[in-house]
Amino acid sequence: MLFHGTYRLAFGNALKRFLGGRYVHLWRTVKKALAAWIAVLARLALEGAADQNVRYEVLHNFVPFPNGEGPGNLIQGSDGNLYGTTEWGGSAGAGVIFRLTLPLPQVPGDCNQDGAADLSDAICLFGTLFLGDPARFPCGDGTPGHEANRSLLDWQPDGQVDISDGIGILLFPFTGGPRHPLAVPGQETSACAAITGCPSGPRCP
Ligand SMILES: [Ca+2]
Repeated sequence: MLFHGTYRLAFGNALKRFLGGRYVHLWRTVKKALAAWIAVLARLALEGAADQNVRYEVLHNFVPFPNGEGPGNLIQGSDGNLYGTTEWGGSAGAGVIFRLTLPLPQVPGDCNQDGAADLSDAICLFGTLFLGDPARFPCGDGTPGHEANRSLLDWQPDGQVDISDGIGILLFPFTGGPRHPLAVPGQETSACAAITGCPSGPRCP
């Protein structure tokens, strides 16, 4: 037993001498690797959490005629929507250029596009409806009947943009009247909501 114990002690000392600085270097390397893996796992966890907020939606199914087949690369236009081309289809069979309209964030009710819903939006709404100034509403084709403008400005949701919506915008801050149907509770005049057919609002990401 004494011999065995002496052997173990000698072996241990020899191993320590052999490892020496290598042990310190090895431990630092292991620590760096562990830190790198922890960072990777943390990033993956964060990305996973972010992905839970991403909503995937089929915007369009292409068929040969009339809207094309074999859609190619997409690019995002300055209006925030996606544009691309198809290889086949269209009136001449040579493909088409298409646009996919994305739901982009806007402050509900923000007629004058200053990033907030307030008195000035009521003035904008009345001006566009009755004076032609501004000449158009901010979304879609600019008309009050366009679905995107109805989503943005139909404060009192009766399916059309009219004088009642301007009154609704006017009264909301003072009387606590009905909020915009897409408004975020507690942040009705400043928070963004996704609205299809509108450009991205000036203060929305
Ligand atoms: Ca505004």
